[in-house]
Amino acid sequence: MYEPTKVITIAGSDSSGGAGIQADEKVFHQYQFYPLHVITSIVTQTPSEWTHEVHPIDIQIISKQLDTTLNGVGQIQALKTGLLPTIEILELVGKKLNDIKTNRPIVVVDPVLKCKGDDSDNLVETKKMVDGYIKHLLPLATLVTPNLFEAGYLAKTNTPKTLDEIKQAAKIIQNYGVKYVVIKGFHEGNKSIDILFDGLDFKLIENEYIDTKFTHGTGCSFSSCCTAELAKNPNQSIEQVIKNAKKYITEQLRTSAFKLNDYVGTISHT
Ligand code: PXL
Repeated sequence: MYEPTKVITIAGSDSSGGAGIQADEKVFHQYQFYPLHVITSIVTQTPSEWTHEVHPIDIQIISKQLDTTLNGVGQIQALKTGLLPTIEILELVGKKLNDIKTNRPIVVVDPVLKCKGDDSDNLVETKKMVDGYIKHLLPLATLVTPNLFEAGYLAKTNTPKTLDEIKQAAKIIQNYGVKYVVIKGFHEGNKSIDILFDGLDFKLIENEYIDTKFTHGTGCSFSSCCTAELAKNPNQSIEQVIKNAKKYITEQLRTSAFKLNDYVGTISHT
C-alpha cells in the first residue's frame, strides 16, 4: 500500500502566494510528500503600498487544527513552524508539541519576525516572541533557520553583519537547546553563504549568489526544504540537509524567479 511521507506546516497563509503555507505546500509537493496544514494567520498586502497586514486565526481553531494534524492521521515525519502571529499562539504550539511524548515529529522552526517587502516594525510583537521562541519552541527543535535579522533578535544582539558576528549569534542561539542552527541570507561578493552550527563546529555552505530582487518567500521555502530533507532522510548529515535545501533555492532563483508586481517577485517551484 502506498504510504506517503506526511509533514505539517504550522504557518500563515500568504495571500500573495509566495511565502508561508503556499511556499511550504509547493516545496512539499516537489518532494512528493503529503502536507497537512495548521493555518495560524492570514497575511494580506495592500495593493497600493504592499504593506503587510497579519490577521491571526482564532486560537481555538488553531488548537483544533493542531489536534487534527498531530493526532488524527498517524505518524508525521516532520513539521515546520513559520509565522506565529501572537505569543499566545506560539505558546499553544509549544504546548501541543511538548505534549507529544513518543515519536514526536522532527521539528524545524523558521522564526518569522518580519516579511520581506514590509518595512513596518510591527509584524509581530518581536521582543515577546523572541522570549517565547527561546522558552517554548527552540528546546524542542532539531533545526532553526533564522535570517540575519531574526538571528540578531534571537541572540539579543545587533543584526550580525560579519561572519564572526554571525557565528557568535549562532552559538548563542544553539545554547537555547536547539540541536542545529543555520543562519541564512548572508552574501559576500558573488557568494551566498549559509552558516551552520551543530553545537561543535561551523560549516559554511557556499553557493553562487543569484542577484535578483524576486526573493519573496525564499526564506520560507529554504526552511521547508530543510524540513523535507530531514523527513526524507533523517540519517543524512545536517550539512547535507542544508546543502540540498540551498541547491533547490539557488536553482529556483536562477530559473524560475519572476516579478509579481512593482514591490516583489518570487520563485515558481517549477
Ligand atoms: O516571508 C515571511 C512570511 C512568512 N509567512 C507568511 C508571509 C510572509 C511574508 O510575506 O506572508 C504567511
